Amino acid sequence: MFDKILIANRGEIALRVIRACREMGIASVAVHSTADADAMHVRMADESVCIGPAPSAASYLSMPAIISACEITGAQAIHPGYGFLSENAGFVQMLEDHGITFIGPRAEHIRIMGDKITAKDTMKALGVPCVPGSDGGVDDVDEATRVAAQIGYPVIIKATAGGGGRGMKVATDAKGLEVAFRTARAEAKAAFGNPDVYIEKYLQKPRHIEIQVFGDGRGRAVHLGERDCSLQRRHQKVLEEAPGPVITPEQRAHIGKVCADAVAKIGYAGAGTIEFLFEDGEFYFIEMNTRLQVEHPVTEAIFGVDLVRQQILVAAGAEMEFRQEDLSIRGHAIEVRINAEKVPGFSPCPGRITQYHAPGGLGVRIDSALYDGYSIPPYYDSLIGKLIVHGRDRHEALARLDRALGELIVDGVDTTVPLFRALLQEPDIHSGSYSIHWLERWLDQKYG
Ligand code: MV4
Repeated sequence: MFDKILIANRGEIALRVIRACREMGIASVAVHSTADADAMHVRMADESVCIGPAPSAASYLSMPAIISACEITGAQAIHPGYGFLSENAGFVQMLEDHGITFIGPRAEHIRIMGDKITAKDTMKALGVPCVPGSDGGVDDVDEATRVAAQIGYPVIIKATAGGGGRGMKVATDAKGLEVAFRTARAEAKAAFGNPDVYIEKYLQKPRHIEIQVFGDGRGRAVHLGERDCSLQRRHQKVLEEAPGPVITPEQRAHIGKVCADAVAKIGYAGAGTIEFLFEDGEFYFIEMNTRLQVEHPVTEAIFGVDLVRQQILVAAGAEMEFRQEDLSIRGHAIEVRINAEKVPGFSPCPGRITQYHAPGGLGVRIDSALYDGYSIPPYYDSLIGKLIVHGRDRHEALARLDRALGELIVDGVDTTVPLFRALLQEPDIHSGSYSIHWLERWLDQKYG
């Protein structure tokens, strides 16, 4: 096992990893920018190293600075958290050259899943159900038109270098397709330096269901069910829950096994998330994320497992602590993302926290790096905390969420807390009847 791990991240996820390290008797090293000298992750870690100025490009994304910090402190492994360098295959390769262990999958798997056409080809070959569409990329308008005529309109054109909603265009007929195809290619080339695009049938009212998988890197893998992350705004998740309110145990067992078998076959190591659109009882693969996700705590709550601990074990060459037959679901969990943003415009709202009080009690978890008097810097993501509630069933989880939100105090900046109080007044939220478009429509209606 490692003696010391460096956490190449900040905020709540850095705390999450430091906590797992401490429970495992592993020393932790925080890295920080000059803007984060007073941040909670620096205080909570055993050691810290300043790695550069405020802009991420010069600090949290600086590979030489982070590798130097590793060498100075003698850390043997790096946990990347999410975002920043977590899905950078070049970084993983560079660590290998320096004899530092990356706590995550191999560079090869990050690279495959980072290119969406290769990811889809790979998953299709592994037996994972995909959205009907082009076989690989589409090079010209004629080919695009042929594929679209075959699968039927509406279709969506996606950039292979995109993902997470960047570089997509919908076309409802052949005329619109020509414009959509040319704009998608031009935008992909400008944004990602890669013009390659592919086509899929456009699903009109799907849910976003993602399957948590975990591999040992030696051909064994498990799944930990699904999360429903359909409540999004501009491709930013707002609320996530597990299990999915409309997924049956049979559907879960089936798609879960397909996903676990697929990642086992490629020898995938560590935590991964396979994203699907779910419509009319069918799953359609869209993307795979090769990192620990923001919303992993809802899965941890219902399965009673520590995913970060498993990541560290597997990276150190040990076995994960469970097999598929050891894993079962208890109750229901919901996470809300508390962002320093002003609703309804969602403009970032950095500034000083004048008062902070975290809720507690049965079934309540707060992952946050906030403290009284902390100043949220303007340079980074606006996520300042996650409230995760766990109940015996969905009804209890929703009541607990309302209760916990009532106890939470974050003063000094605007946050998304009032949004969640308002959402809890909505019958569709209580019945679980929402697709990926529900939240934006609701915001339009309410605040228009
Ligand atoms: C789609 C789709 C409909 N049909 N693909 C957006 C993010 C990226 N991961 C995939 N996305 C979509 N792909 C087909 N074939 C609709 C979306 C989409 C979406 C997906 C998940 C969650 C929220 C979304 C909001 C708008 C569009």
